[in-house]
Amino acid sequence: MANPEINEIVESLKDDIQRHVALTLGSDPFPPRKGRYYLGLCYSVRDRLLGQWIETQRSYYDSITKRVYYMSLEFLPGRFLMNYIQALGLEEVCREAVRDFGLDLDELLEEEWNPGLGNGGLGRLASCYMDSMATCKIPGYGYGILYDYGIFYQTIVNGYQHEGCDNWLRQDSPWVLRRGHFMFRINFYGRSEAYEDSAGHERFRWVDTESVMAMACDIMVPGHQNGHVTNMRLWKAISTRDFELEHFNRGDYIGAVQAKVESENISKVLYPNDTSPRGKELRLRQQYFFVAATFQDILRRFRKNNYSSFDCFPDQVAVQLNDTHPAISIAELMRILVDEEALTWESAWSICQKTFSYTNHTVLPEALETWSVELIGRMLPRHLQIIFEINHRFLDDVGKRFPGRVDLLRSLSLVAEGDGKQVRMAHLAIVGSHTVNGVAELHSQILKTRLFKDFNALYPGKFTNVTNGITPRRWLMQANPSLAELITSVIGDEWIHDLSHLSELAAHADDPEFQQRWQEVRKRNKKLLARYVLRKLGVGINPATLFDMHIKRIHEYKRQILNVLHVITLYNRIRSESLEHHVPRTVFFAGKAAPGYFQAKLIIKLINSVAQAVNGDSAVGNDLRVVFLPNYCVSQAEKLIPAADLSEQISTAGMEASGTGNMKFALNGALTIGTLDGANIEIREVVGEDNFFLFGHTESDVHRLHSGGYDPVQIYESNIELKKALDMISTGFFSPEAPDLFRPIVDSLLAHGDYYLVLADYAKYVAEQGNVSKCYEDRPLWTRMSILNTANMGKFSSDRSIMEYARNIWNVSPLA
Ligand code: Z2T
Repeated sequence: MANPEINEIVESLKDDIQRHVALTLGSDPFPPRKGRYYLGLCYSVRDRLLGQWIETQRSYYDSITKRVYYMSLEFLPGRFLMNYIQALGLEEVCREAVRDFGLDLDELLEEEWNPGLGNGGLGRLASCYMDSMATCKIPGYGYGILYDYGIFYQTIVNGYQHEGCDNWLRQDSPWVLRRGHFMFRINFYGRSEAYEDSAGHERFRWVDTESVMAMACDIMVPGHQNGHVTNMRLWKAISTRDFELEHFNRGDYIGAVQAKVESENISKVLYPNDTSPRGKELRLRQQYFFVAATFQDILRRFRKNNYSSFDCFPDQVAVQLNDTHPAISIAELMRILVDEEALTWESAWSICQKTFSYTNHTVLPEALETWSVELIGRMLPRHLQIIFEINHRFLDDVGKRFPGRVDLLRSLSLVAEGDGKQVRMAHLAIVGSHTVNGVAELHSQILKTRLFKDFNALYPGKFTNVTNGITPRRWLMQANPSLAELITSVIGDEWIHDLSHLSELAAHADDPEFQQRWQEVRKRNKKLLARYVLRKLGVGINPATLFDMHIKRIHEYKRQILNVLHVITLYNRIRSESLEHHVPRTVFFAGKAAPGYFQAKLIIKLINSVAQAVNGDSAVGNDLRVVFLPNYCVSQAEKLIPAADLSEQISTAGMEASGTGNMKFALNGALTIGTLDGANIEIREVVGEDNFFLFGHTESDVHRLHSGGYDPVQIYESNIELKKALDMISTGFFSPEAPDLFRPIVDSLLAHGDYYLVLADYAKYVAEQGNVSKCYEDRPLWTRMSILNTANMGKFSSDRSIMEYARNIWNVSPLA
């Protein structure tokens, strides 16, 4: 590097790295070793952000501004190191510094473990939103739980998913700042006791509780080169000292330690179910632990500003509930205001409704959270009382407005009757919030017209939409440096903080020279991925083939099975030589199945069995390859997405609330084959229908078919290729050692009604895949389509989403 100033920066970074290796880690800096120098670099980068972080947090206090609390049980931030380096604008400096030690920055980055504190889209969305809050300077915080074990580590053994522990904190993370002195007491169990206060009013207090402490652990989330660093506060459970007294007095030392250890289990592990919650006691304990700790922190900050009255609480605090997982917040804030602060019910309730807003992420009925009255009553007795009181007043009000409508009362009630009463958390979240939003236009429409139709009639204007977004910093600048550089060389780098600038690329879509550079970048990314696959799986793939990717959680509604049926159909056509001109494809799958989800796990086994048959068949050769990449995670997505030609977004219409992977692919120039579902609809709208491969029944078709008359068996009987593919699966072609192995999959399609309408969409899907192949052969056409996808994705920046939340829901503005 010629610039002497940069030289100085490199030299001082090098000094810092070696100082940290020696004085923070206590290691010999010579000879430079990768693992140690990686950590030395982490601490040196961290040092350079801490000042900005402290400064940002101080500026909130000084300006007494309204702050947003983004409450989420899940976050999937991905690796931090490169994110921090780029936020500081230090990439070249870091490359140079570690190169001088004989090390390679890209290799050091691979040393970092992924914090897997989430299941999928919901957790990743929370992290994109943190990035955008920091970059847009929206004052606020992320709040969550510091799980010791994140989402399980997936390996594939004999084609089956195996789950391993993800002990991501085994080696202390340099990014997690533990605030050992900063703890709140959290209560559970016990009972609610009535008493009379000095004015003679009946009040309640929660007594005879058990407790655990919540310790604050902080992670920095920097904005992009703007000096703003947002805080993400994750709580860790630490035992109280109560047990000691209790047990030690009885001389029971081991008993005391055991009780302490058990109480710390609260933050031990993330529940690995994405869309189907399980009514497990520990999970409710996690939710309340998180909520109670966060509200003590919120109130601590509120009190610090010496407000005379709680009436201004909603002018200081906006709380966003990321799905219903933190919805017990509503009862908790009521308990604090009524029991501890002695507000009247009416004023407390009005404060609540002005404070909370709730984002719904799914309409799948099995995914709507409920907790048994028995469990809440036992663990959180006072909260159950409060929920009953909220429900009582709410139903009273409904009864007055709609006399005689018992049906309405039953459908709106926070408590579902039946054997074992259940509290419906979504209903609690709706009545306790001022705004409820869905995550894409179609999804928000379904909330208003189907799922929460009666609520929408009751509260006109409460329901709204905020279409999801993704951060262009991670999903273009960081994940796809070659494409980012090409884009910047043509339109400048404004797109990094204002993604709408990408539209300037459209003018170059047909320019042969630009097209060629575009293709070169894509080819380079595909080669890099091929090398990764060879290294990880020992499977050779050809970068000249069409890279077709289906990567997301494994779930029946996402229809990986539809993709598999297409693969088998191609396979049969190749074998029977009935393909006139075949476009060689590599079909990638990746994703985790919930450990208790039998069908999803069987689908993984089927994909691997089909892969084995296809890849091992010499008649197929290069024309078709199937790859299942184990342990899908943020870092793997960053490697896969920039290399994709085709993005599979093929959920049953109406079932994928939004999808965000769909956005990441299109932003990186992949074309989408997809249904009219979730955000696909809006992506197609902006990229243009000519640049999107559409197929399948619409949401209203699905609704109609579900109302009766759908006959999958008839479709099976009348489609020769489909019948052949299904028969191969059900008769053991892919599992000769166990011919019945995949029967449950075929049964779900033929015997049990094909709820996800796989057969209904098969013919159109296969036909549209033919269209994909045809377009792929026309290089200039495909390249033009690819460029136009990237060029038109400006809308899907999470900066746009965050600014909509800020303006329309939180009523906060960016700091100056
Ligand atoms: C999740 O990732 C999503 C919804 C959930 O409903 C739970 C989880 Cl863990 C309770 C996903 C949606 O399936 C997806 O369509 C959406 O894009 C994403 O949330 C973010 O909104």
